[in-house]
Amino acid sequence: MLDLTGKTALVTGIANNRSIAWGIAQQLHAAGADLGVTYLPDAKGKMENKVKTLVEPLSPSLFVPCNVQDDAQVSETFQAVKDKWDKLDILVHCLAFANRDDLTGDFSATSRSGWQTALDISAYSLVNLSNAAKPLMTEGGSIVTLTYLGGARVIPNYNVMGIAKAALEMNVRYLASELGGSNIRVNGISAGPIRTLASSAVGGILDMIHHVEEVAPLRRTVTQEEVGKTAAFLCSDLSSGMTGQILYVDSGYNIMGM
Ligand code: 0WE
Repeated sequence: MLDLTGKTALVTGIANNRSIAWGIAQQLHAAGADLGVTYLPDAKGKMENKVKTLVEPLSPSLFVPCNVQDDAQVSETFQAVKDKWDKLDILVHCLAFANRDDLTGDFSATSRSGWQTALDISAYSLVNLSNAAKPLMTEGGSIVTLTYLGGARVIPNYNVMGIAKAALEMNVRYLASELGGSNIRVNGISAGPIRTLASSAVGGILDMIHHVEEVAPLRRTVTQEEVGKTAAFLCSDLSSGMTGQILYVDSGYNIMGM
């Protein structure tokens, strides 16, 4: 059975009740994990208040600010984990960002700084966070990240995020190879398109969702809960023989050629 009692889990990337990270946090909590939640701090503390209220029912043991572009905040986050739990079993990485201008129009027009921003926040952050988690995963561990088909195939307008997801998926493999010796597993979930804060800011997302509803084998999109259940599986002993994998949770869309 899927049992995460006695396990500690740090979940990043919850922005609101539509976040895939929120679907994952709920499943980890239901399986008995002790949760730590990070949020992206902003000047007025709006995000902090919103996320804090949302996660209250899961009674997280930790609630800490973590902007992955700030090395000090990353080390403070893992110091807080060490102080509270003295170990970490599970790290859930659900972070991505590209400038809005870089998610439309010509890919070749991507600026150097836009490319660097997307790769830094969306891909390097997994390296960064895994390195900080490694010394705390003394009893082995599971690291799970979120990716998208646009990192393996060309999806119109996904542009620089596709390059960031390709890098992220390769990060999964290199990290899995290195950390396997410490019994730390690293896997990715490639989710189909879901309406979230991030995707709703993208033009044409509803058309993409309708396309999936027509051609995907299951003839529907997936839910945050379904991604959450697969994440819980990857975090649990049920997947003890799996590492370095990208699992598609997309109603089977990726197998289709037409
Ligand atoms: O990875 C993503 C979304 C990532 C994302 C979204 C935004 C919107 C607002 C990263 N950065 C930003 N920056 C913003 O300012 N998805 C898989 C969802 C998504 O995004 C797309 C998609 C899909 C699907 C962009 C273009 C085409 C399809």
